[in-house]
Amino acid sequence: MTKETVIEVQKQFEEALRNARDPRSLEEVRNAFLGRKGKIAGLFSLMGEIPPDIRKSVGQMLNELKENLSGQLEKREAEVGSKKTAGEWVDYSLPGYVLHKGSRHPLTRAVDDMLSIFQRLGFDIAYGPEVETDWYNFESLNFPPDHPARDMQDTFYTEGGGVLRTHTSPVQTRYMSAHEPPVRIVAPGRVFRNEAISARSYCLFHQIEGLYVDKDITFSDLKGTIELFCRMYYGKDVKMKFRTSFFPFTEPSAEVDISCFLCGGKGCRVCKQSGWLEVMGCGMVDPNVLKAVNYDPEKYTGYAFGLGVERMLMMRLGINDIRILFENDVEFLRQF
Ligand code: 2NL
Repeated sequence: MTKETVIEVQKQFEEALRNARDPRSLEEVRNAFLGRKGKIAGLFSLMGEIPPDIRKSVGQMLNELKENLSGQLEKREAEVGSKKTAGEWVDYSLPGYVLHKGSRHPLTRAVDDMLSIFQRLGFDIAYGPEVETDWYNFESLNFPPDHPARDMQDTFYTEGGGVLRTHTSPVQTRYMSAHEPPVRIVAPGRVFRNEAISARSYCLFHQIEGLYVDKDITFSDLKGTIELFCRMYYGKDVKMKFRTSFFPFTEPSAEVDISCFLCGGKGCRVCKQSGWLEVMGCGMVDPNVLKAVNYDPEKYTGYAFGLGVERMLMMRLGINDIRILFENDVEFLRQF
């Protein structure tokens, strides 16, 4: 290796540098000369063959060459751009952006899941208006004129004399007014109650009600259907009990408790140590309701049931504040 070698390399380098007009070819020049397997590294690897007496000065010469080339390269990079500044260069080793896919709201999912179970059991889905008349919301359902639910304290009224429906039962009395038996429907939807907002109650919630009217429908049909629904929604090992209750629109009436699906009945925070959860109300359609829609109660009987979607979902998720289902807090919603 002589001084001529160094000058020759420097010439080659300067020629290549002049021809490099974009960041990519500049990077190629850098690799060819200053890279790990480049020309400079090649010269350094010959140092072992240099006689000891001139090794130091040759080393110095090579170091100066390297400095010189780096300096020129940096200047040229400032002119044409480097891989760091050029848009066409992408660092594929950087972590990617996290893209959040949208998802259904947990309440929408709960309603969809429950509806598909009822569809498999033979129910049609019926919808109705959220602003109702007094007749469909109360009168047709056998509420006496002085029933407390009719109070302004408990129910929202519109200025035009409408009622924000307090349950989805009026969807079913509407349906019966328009169809002859047999009728087998579920009515999902939003319902409204004028209550103080708290962890347990909100002014708006979701209900699914079911109705089956035909000849010879009995309480056994009701029990069988509810039992199937609960097994399909909560799992096949769930235990159930019916407790007598009262509703204006059913006689007899019952409330349904299931064994707590979280602890299996041992007692936990979801079932408040009782081992049981109250999931819905039900009963045989009151003859007065059948009469109100011009069905002959001597000819037809029916069963009906109603469940609160938020309540069932809160138990399932182990949440103790209903408001989180209405706040649309993305940190909460992203979990689903
Ligand atoms: C509850 C109780 C219930 C019904 C709703 C109903 C509808 C018609 C006729 C008779 Cl058209 N009954 N619906 C029956 C029993 C109970 O809901 O606690 N829901 C959250």
